Amino acid sequence: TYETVLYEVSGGVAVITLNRPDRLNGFTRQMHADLRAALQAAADDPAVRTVVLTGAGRAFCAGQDLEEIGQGPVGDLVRERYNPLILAIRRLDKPVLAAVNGVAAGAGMSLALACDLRVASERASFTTAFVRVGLVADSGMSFFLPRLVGSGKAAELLFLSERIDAHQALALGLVNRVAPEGEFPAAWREWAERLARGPAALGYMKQLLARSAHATLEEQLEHEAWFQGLAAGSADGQEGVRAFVEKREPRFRGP
Ligand code: T3D
Repeated sequence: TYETVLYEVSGGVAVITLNRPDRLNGFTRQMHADLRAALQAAADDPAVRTVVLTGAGRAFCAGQDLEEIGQGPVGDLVRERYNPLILAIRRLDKPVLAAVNGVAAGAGMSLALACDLRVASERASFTTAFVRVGLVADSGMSFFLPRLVGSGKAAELLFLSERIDAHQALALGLVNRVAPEGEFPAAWREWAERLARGPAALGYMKQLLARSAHATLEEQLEHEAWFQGLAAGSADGQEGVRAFVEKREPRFRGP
């Protein structure tokens, strides 16, 4: 058990809930430690095939808790707390889905962007927030935002920091799916459970997509050949092909 996050595993899905609702789930030193530990637990547990990040109460995450700031150089705080968190999500060999239940601001929005997929409640909203408090984007936002929405829109969202709602976020490609408040838990759980039943190839696919950010076409074709070799040679790859030939549903066991 953790002080500031809830951790629950069922049906192959680990749900990590940021749990400082009275502070809009803002990041403190403790919440960083708890979230990192929960992500590590999900990475280490072979029964976990997909991870969901969500927030308790009306917010997803309001970013850095601005009342806990100024305890040392901010550059170091970003290096020591936020950067390893973002890398832990990207290096996790399982799909990570953000279930964005409410407002996501600053590094809280960055956290959602670092996930593989985003399902938003109609109640969700997004604001980059950084310039409003005189800061630059961090926690990977300057990396992921232009890749998701294009450089022009990213500059607008970062420079003007307007708050956009879930439908605007969907139109921009910032989220994958929007569900009405009442259907939201079922919507993200349905996707999470589908991913949890998926093959080991999902982990390879994640690594493949990450490589495409920097690769030439020639390099990326080689990455595809490499990971395809791994996927085809895996038990799940063999089961997938066998199930197709036998005209039945595959039973994937994951990595
Ligand atoms: O410097 C470093 O540490 C480097 C790292 C930086 C990473 C970052 O994330 S920087 C960006 C930090 N986040 C923000 O600037 C967001 C600040 N919050 C907001 O813009 C708004 O609160 C929201 C857009 C998130 C929500 O707006 P709204 O109108 O729904 O709620 P509210 O009334 O503004 O907030 C409710 C309460 O939460 C309020 O307190 P009160 O008045 O009830 O006592 C508000 O002050 C508090 N709150 C919201 N966000 C934060 C916060 N308190 C501390 N830190 C917060 N980030």
